[in-house]
Amino acid sequence: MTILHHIQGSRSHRVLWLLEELGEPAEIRLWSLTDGSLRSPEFRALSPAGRVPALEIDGRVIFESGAIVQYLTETRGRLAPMPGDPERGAFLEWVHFAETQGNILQSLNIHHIFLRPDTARSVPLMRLDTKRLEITMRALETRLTGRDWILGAFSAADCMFGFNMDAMFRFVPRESFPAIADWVTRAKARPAHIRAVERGGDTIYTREFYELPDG
Ligand SMILES: N[C@@H](CCC(=O)N[C@@H](CS)C(=O)NCC(=O)O)C(=O)O
Repeated sequence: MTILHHIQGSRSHRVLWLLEELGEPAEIRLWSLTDGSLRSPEFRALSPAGRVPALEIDGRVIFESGAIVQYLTETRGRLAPMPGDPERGAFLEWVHFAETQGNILQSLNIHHIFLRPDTARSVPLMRLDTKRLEITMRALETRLTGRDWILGAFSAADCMFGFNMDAMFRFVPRESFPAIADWVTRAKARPAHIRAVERGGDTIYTREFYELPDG
């Protein structure tokens, strides 16, 4: 049985959405970001850095969401241009670009949501990461202008943004990014995305928008 190690609203949402798109039956095992369980030997045996996602599949465990997305598309032969296809390079670029952006979003999540007390936060770093996020969003906006999906047709590269989609507009206003906003609306309306949210949980955010603090 395929088992996805998952936390609501985390990068494992990327994999859950892709599993649903592929129609791949999978059990979900839930973990917590805050109870210390990701540091347990049991979880570290699945994912050595203590991070989700990890996927038990085909008699092995894979960690790193980008690797899982590549593995699933290659072994199932669907939702990605395969090696040799002229679109393969673009597919790989955007899969890995999603994680570049994901790292910035993670830092903003930590600063805006998880770090307490507020004085533990670095406001200069929050400003820098907000700017860096905007730069990645400008690139994504350009890519999506005139395209419904990242490669034109829907692919696993879109699923790779599953964690990012809910996060981007919490830190950067949507007004300057109409192509991203339309793409997010289209993505969230997909039956597989709706099923993934029903099974794995929705947003972790309690505010529509997180302003940069003064300072
Ligand atoms: N590059 C990794 C990053 C995974 C990652 O950092 N996951 C976060 C959740 S979004 C996590 O498990 N964090 C736990 C921690 O940092 O302790 C991937 O894409 O799978």
